[in-house]
Amino acid sequence: MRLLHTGDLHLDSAFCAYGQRGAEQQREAGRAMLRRIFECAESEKCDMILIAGDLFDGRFVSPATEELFCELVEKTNIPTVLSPGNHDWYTEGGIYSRLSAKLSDKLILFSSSELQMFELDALRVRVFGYAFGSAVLSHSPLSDANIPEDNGYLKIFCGHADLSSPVSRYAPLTLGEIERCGFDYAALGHIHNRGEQEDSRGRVRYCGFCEGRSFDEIGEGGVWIVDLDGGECRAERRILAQKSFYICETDISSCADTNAIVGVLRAEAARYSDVAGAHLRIYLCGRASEGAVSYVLSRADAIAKSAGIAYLELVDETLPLLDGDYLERDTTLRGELYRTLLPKLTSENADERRLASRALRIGLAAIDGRSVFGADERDGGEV
Ligand SMILES: [Mn+2]
Repeated sequence: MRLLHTGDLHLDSAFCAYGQRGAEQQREAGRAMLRRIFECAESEKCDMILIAGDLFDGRFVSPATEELFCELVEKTNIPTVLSPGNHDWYTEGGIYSRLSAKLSDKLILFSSSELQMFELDALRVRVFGYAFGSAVLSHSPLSDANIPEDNGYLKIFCGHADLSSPVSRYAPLTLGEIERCGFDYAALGHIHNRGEQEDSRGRVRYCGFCEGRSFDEIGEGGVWIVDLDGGECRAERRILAQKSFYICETDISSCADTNAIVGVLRAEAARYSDVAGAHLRIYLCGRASEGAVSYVLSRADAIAKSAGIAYLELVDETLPLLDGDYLERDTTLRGELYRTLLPKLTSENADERRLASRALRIGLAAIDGRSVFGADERDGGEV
């Protein structure tokens, strides 16, 4: 028995930050990814596709996306299990009841917030799951679950759930509950960045993101291919992303001039040149002159191009002056600000250093009567 486990695709997101045309391109990229998922299920000869919620970003789905999903399920002809999540919750007459009517037995759809079970005799499998019926599902559908006696079929669970907190508003299941039910595999969705597996045996997993959508989703996205044979469970990641996000930090203190800084950043970016559609954010840290930094910031696109990556974002976290000694001895308010922040500027904690250097930049700009905004947010924010 071979499964493809995915979810959290959030198709048809608004992507407001991209503008109208950019947003449509992003939505098209989401549909292309859905195609790759079904192609992967076909080429990997999967017996079943499990979609653990948030397939769609909302309950209103564009005709193009709805048509494509129907076409793929029809054409692939692999039973597809769907557990609506907190973004795409189930409503009577909504997108999922429409899809269910169109796709009949090819789509195994959960529609109740209580645990449901479907039996697929041809595959000798029982699938368990539930649906969000609104944006919130504050009880655990497994807490008082009545699991029928074993009939020799595999028991697979597919659900959108939050294992991280017992008081979560998003189906707060516990690992203990899942294990008590004796599922051969539990396909979860909702938390995009969890680790490889939730339990010691690797039978409980989050699908993870299929393709990174911002700097909140780091690394190459994909799906799980899960083999259940003779009581064994093996899962392997298949990378399907054509776009990935990475973050790193580079100390430019020792760079003699702007050319050296550009060289260092190009080398850093080139490490990702083999990754499809690499988007990299580099935090510049250490000490550098403001002039050098602002020149380098203006070269981000050129550096990305020459390093062979799709996009580079540079975030200035440097200390604004080369000569800290001078500020240290400065008897004016500038020096006082520097000395007050110094323990944090040299802290072991990178976040603390970052915050302190930002405070220093803004503080010095304010004292000098320069634009506080210009001194700080020079980057354009997230993609
Ligand atoms: Mn969710």
